Amino acid sequence: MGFEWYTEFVDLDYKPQNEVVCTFKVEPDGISMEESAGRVASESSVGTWTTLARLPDRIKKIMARVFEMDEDTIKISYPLELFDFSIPQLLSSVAGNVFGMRALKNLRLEDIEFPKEFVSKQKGPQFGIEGVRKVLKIEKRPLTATVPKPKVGFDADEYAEVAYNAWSGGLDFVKDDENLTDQPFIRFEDRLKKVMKVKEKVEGETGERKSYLVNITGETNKMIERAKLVADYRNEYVMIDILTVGWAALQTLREICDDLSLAIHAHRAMHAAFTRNPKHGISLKVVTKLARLVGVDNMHVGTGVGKMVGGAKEVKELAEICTNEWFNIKTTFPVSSGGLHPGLIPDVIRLFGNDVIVQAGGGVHGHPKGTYAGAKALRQAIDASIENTPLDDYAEEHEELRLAIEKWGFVKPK
Ligand code: CAP
Ligand code: MG
Repeated sequence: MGFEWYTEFVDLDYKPQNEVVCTFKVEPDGISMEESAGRVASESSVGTWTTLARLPDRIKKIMARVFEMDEDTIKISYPLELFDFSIPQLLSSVAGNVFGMRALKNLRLEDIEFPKEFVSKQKGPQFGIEGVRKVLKIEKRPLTATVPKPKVGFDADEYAEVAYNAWSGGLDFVKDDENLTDQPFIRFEDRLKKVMKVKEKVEGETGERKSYLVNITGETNKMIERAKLVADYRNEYVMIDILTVGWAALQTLREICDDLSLAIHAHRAMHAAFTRNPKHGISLKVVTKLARLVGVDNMHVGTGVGKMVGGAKEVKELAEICTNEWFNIKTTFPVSSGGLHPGLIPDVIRLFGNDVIVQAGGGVHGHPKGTYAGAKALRQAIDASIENTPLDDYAEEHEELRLAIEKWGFVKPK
């Protein structure tokens, strides 16, 4: 129409240089693909619905351009001058208004590719896989974690006892659940103090390093206060629900954790609100890339076999986003969690190899003989998997594993 200029944002001969490139899946609502693509590029960079009375000359230089387009996918390049290099502002641009445009039935941001200049301005992980292995003194094997279950409900003494049994049974991390922070029956500092006490006890008894993924999620200033407390108690990690706290808070805590030498365990609770629909929203690929750029040391990526959505192909791709070479950015430890139990560990190790943190909550604390035996069974399943021994054979000599397989077999829970 006479008052629109969307198609000026489409130039299929354009060759991006040193720009941010976004891949979108687009489903137009009654308009052409070119009109739709132009709308996305315009609304996510400099334009609006109508031509304007005044346009500074620099618009030509900074406007986004659709440079690739097929029947359902477009690629848009964004000059770096559009960004302040913070994650919130990046998303306000490329993942902001565009999802609400009436002219599109669906829109999904599938991927963001960053030029070196953007990546080099990000902190990335403080420790990375290598650094985490050094802290825990575990050179090669997969790391193990457990979330005490029920998610919330124990008091601090009961929780510390569960932690003691899990660590004594051979697990490396005890992790708070995503909604366990500071409840009337289990105050944050009381839990931290008591868990750190048993951590020290178990390290003395086993000679192994253990760590506590303590959930500091909350309002930003409260998270800073909790992170300082965690450092005072000389723990190595904090855990943050990165999507419910938001990218700005995560970037702030990444700075704080740098000063406090604290590693960050990233939980992605709430992601499925916008990642799950294959036609509309933002992919986990984008979420995982951003988490590594900001600088989380551990990141949940799924299991491919457990209770959460996400097939083996997607999970493997997310793990590779965590571990691939990426300019100056350290690696992030992929975390496989969600409905896991000993019977599924061989599948997980086949999918991830050794650079994975295997988390089982119900799959440890639901063991017929309780947490200590459940921890031993999980370690036994890991040990069997890395030496390629079938679980049933390994279980003949390992009672805890045999009982776990007797209860859960090889079921893939939903
Ligand atoms: C797993 C878990 C984790 C999920 C999160 C839970 O417990 O603690 O939050 O793994 O999903 O609350 O469900 P179980 P994802 O081991 O008992 O299943 O890792 O896909 O982000
Ligand atoms: Mg959980």
